[in-house]
Amino acid sequence: MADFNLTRMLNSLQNCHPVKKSEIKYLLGLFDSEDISLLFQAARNVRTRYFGNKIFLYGFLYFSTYCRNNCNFCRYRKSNTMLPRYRKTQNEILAAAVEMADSGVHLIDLTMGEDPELYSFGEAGFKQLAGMIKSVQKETKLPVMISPGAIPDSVLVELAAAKVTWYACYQETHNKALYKTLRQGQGFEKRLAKKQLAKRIGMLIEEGILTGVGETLDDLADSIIWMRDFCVDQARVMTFIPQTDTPMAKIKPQDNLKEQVIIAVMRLVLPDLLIPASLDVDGLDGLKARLMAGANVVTSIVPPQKGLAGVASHSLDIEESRRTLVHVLPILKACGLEPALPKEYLAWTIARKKALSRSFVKEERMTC
Ligand code: SAM
Ligand code: MD0
Ligand code: SF4
Repeated sequence: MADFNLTRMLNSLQNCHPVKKSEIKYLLGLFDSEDISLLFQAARNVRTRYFGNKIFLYGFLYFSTYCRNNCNFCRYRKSNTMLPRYRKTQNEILAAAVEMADSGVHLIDLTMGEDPELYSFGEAGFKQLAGMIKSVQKETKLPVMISPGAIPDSVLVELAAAKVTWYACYQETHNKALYKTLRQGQGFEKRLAKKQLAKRIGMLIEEGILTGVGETLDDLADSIIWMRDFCVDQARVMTFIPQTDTPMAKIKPQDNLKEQVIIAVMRLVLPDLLIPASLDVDGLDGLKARLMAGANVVTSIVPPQKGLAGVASHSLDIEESRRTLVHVLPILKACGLEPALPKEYLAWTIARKKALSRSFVKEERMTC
């Protein structure tokens, strides 16, 4: 392995110098606690340069937990018959979205399994879905992220035309062989193509990877480089939580330091992107560490007493009302951070879209 100097490398990254894959791998492999503290400090410095002390807040609404797919890591895979599932009505969805909006979140993330009922109704099902999403935009007056899986192209086009801001669709890994063991039966290229289309029609894109699923440092570095080259707008990593009654139930859980290291490296390589600290892995108790590693969005804020679930940690902290701003805001404060104003979040998304459309036009000209 080449002889790396950590301080020099962190300085170089903080000064926006280009980074090599071998350097990304070196940073991802840090294990000494002093080295990791330096890494986190550098990541926080970069976050401050791009975002000051402002943090964005995302409400999460998992409105249908039915799914036609069989992802090996997911509790909601089709073959898992051991759990209760739900499909919320439009009125229930609107009520939960409005409650979250009133509590002060900056965005509503509308997530679903690839619900077979929706697919069985064909066009009519998707018309209803699009109608619901538009109502959430109208009633909350907030930007919306959709996390619906690999929906038909025509539906993506309709949602982009309706000014839905974000499309979240996580590859989990960019190693095709590993992908096959995770998202069994779902085409790697098909999932990528959905993101390509969404980007082309003007949506912001969130990409995500899992850690603790057998990936190597090389895989992680490839994913981060992929995110940079694709110009994703939000980049996420989540630690895999083994789910009972699924094929990956017996995998030994990974400690959560690795996720923090990945967050910090993402911050250094993708300095101006949004990087989530999800409440869905370790709940509220895991928030501070993720923020201290350089994350700048708190995701998976969920209203209690509405029968709503998380994904990785399906019930942790939800009914105890700990995934709410009342509990999140003091943690931001303890980290020297504060919530952005809604208009600051909106301004970020608008500026990002403008910058992307300028670079898209430039690219088109260059290929003429
Ligand atoms: N069904 C849609 C899809 O798969 O794109 C939307 C749900 S997606 C937002 C759920 C994401 O949560 C997965 O892509 C994965 O990254 C994460 N996830 C699911 N199960 C998990 C688990 N057991 N541990 C950690 N993350 C998990
Ligand atoms: C989260 N539970 O933010 C949510 C979910 C989907 N866009 C996000 C994985 O952690
Ligand atoms: Fe379905 Fe999404 Fe879970 Fe895969 S990750 S089984 S697509 S809900």
